[in-house]
Formats: sequence, C-alpha cells, structure tokens
Amino acid sequence: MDWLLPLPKPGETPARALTIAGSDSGGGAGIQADMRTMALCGVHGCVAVTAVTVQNSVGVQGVHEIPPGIVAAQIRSVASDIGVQAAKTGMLSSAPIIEAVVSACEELGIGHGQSVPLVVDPVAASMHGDPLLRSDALDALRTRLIPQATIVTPNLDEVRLLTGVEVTGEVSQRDAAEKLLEMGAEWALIKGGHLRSSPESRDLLMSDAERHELTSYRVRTGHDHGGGDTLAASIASALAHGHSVPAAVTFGKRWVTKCLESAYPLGSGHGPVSPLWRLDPKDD
Ligand code: PXL
Repeated sequence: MDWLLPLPKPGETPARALTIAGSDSGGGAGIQADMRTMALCGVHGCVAVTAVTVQNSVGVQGVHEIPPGIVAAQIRSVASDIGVQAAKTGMLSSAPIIEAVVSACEELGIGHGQSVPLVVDPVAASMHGDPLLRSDALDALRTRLIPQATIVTPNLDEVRLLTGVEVTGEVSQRDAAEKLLEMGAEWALIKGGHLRSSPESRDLLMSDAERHELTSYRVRTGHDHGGGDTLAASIASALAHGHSVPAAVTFGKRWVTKCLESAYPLGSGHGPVSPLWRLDPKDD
C-alpha cells in the first residue's frame, strides 16, 4: 500500500512527535493508543503524561492528576533534547494543566503559526461518559488551548460543549468549524455525525482560507475505544513526517478507518480500535 507513512531504516533516527495526554490502564486509548499509532506510522513517540486513569473496558474508576509543573517539565525536557516535529494533546484534566501545557508550548514554538504543529484533541469524557476534564476547565480549553491549535479535532459531543452547536447537517457542521476558527484554531476538523444512517462518514476540514470535505466508508463496530486518539495521533504523525494539514487529515481518516476495521473485543465492555494490521507484511 503506497499511502502508508514510511518506517525508519534500522539505526536511523525517525521523525519525532510528542503526545501530551493521559494514561489508560486498559491500554485502548490515551498515551497507549498514541504511542502504538506513532510507532506504526514510523514516528518515535515521546510522552508528557497529564493524568493516570484507573480504567478497564467498562469504564473509568479513578483519575490521578500529574502536577502541572511536572507536565510542563516533561514537554521542555523532550523538546529541548530530542526535538519534535509535531505534538498532540489529549486528556488534560484541569485548567492548571492546560495553562502549563500552553505556556510550555508557546515558549518552545509549538502550535498555531509556529514551527512545530500542534493537534488538539479536546478530550472531555470517555466513551462511557466518565469525565476526563473538570467542568471548570472548559473555559481554559476555549480561551487558552484552542487558540494554540494548528488543528482541533473534536467529536460531536466536544463540539457541543465548546461551541454550543449541535451538528445535525452540513450547515451546522460549517457553523461549528467557524466558531472554532473564531476561537483561534488554525484548522478545525468536524466529523459528520449527522449521517449515521448513511454508509459514508463526511467530515469537514476548514481554515480561514480553505474548505475540504473528506468522505470515508463508515465502519460499524461496537469496539471503537481510542478512535479519536488514534485519528489525532495519526494526523500528528503525518505532520511530523512533513505533510500539510489537509494531507495529514486525509491520511488520518484512512488510517483510523483501517483501525476501526481491525477493532477487537476486550473484557466485558468496549474493545479498542487497533493499528496492528500495519504489521502484516502483505501491507508493505
Ligand atoms: O478516548 C479519549 C481518551 C483519552 N485519554 C484517555 C482516555 C480516553 C478515553 O477513555 O481514557 C486517558
């Protein structure tokens, strides 16, 4: 398959990307999904852990936040020595952690209009509805993190929380994208959840100057834990390889569609999307 991102040759330093996100003890989402995705997209993944979740296939039983200063120190340590060509945020949990992440990113040239692109996946809740962001942190997400985003990739619940727009069709999809651009994001990707009965999923990618519609085949599976993380991490991986935002999103959509097709059951609840199909030699 010629659309895959190249894996590094043995001994060669790969492109690097940083995930700033929470740990999922069940291994399906969060930094675990990000690291799997990055590795299989030929990228060395670095990590700034924001929170440790106690989690399995049926839900989140606990959250332990990492002190904001330690989150920022992880970002500074990695960026100043290893260097990254892209970064991504996932679960940030609290306003002080958001503040610390934004300050470190500003200082290191990561984000909107800077040399290192930042993918913001504005994680608010798990698929079971367990909160992964404190309700008093929404404002910090809107006013501090979204303006720092090269691209923001909310799901439809997060779109509603951030913009108040209920996406039901093409007009509201564009309305939501415009609101996120007004908040200061460089690009907004809005998923086409209104067409749930259709065999296709139509997403809208928009900046102030460009508009792209991305259509992909809709995979029906009960096991889609980590799907949003996997999409954002694959976009960050393509950006780390030097691709443009529209090319990276086109890649990410194909990647996550393949991962949804390979999702597997786990425990007694929801299983994760899986990138392990990439290990099949037939796909080289
Ligand atoms: O899929 C969003 C997400 C992100 N980060 C962590 C999570 C989840 C969902 O459960 O647990 C740590």
